Amino acid sequence: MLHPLNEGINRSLPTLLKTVILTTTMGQFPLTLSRFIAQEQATHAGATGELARLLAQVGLVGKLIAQDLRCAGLIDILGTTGGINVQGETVKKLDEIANETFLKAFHESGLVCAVASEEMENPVLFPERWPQAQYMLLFDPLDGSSNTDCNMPLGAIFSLVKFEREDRMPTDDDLVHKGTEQVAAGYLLFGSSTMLVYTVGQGVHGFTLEPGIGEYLLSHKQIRIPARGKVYSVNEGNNHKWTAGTKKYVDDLKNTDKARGKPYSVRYSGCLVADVHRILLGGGIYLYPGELDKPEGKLRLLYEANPLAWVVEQAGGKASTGTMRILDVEAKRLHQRVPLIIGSADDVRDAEEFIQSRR
Ligand code: FBP
Repeated sequence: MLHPLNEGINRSLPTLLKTVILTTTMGQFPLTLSRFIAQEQATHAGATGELARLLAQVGLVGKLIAQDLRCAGLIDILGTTGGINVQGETVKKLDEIANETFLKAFHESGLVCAVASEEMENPVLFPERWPQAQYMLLFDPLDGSSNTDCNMPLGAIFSLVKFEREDRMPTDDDLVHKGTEQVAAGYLLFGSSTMLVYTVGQGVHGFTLEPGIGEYLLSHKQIRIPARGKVYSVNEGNNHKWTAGTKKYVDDLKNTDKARGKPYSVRYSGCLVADVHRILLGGGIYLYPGELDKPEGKLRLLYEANPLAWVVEQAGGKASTGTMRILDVEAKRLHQRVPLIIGSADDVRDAEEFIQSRR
């Protein structure tokens, strides 16, 4: 829910003046990310403030990547590196830059003892940080890579889990965990504005970066996803690869059925984060389903599906493989893939019924 006063502010006014007006008219200073988290943490006995610092570090990474993206076409960081990553995908220069930014920022934080990324075959362990550092970070440094060179929306996805063992250092396998073990998760959206959206298990909040003051300000508190939407997000070009159930479900969305709000409109940006963000605010469903020759689909469980599933569930939505809850999927490999059906609870339930041939 946007603060009603935002609409009234004269667009041409300098940003800082806008903020001052916001302050005086909102009756309180706009809530910064760090202030909001501190307030939230104060209500939880035993909170150490470490999660607050970790989320602030995600925010810092967001500012640095946003800065690169804003002038990407001017500073020779478009195009590819010529390398192929562990996913078998061509590596974009921006993928590498974003990956390095996360690595440096979280090594610097002193709060994580291990990290794993979509862009790196193996995790990176920080032995010098253990055992003080009790967190491990998994991330997709730049989501929507096919959008990098055409100024389309991009994102980054993060998932934090705890490593509290004092008897030994973390190993690569310790990063492979079920979605229900996450302690914080969320994403950065690099759209017309830069946003940080996260959950620590007490609902979902969205912050918008105010570039004039370089602060994330609370713009979407306690986001609730509508039970049903009017949009669906899927790469229809893959239709021939889908199971009969998936085809039947997507076809049903295109039927004229006013009573059930159909047909739905298709919205597919090529960026999972952007499509899920739209659905989080307005309802609907995103699908990257299993395929006949690739039943596990394309998206990665640990640093794409799990964090977004927790965010959407915390907002009242649902995330499924088509046959089971994403957060209950047994994690076996770091770069494990999983079909992802995510969004409004009623829409995901419908999809599951078709995919399981119950409709
Ligand atoms: P990346 O993290 O490598 O970008 O892959 C994920 C993704 O780009 C999603 O953001 C997007 O929804 C999907 O893959 C697009 O895949 P396709 O081009 O096969 O539709």
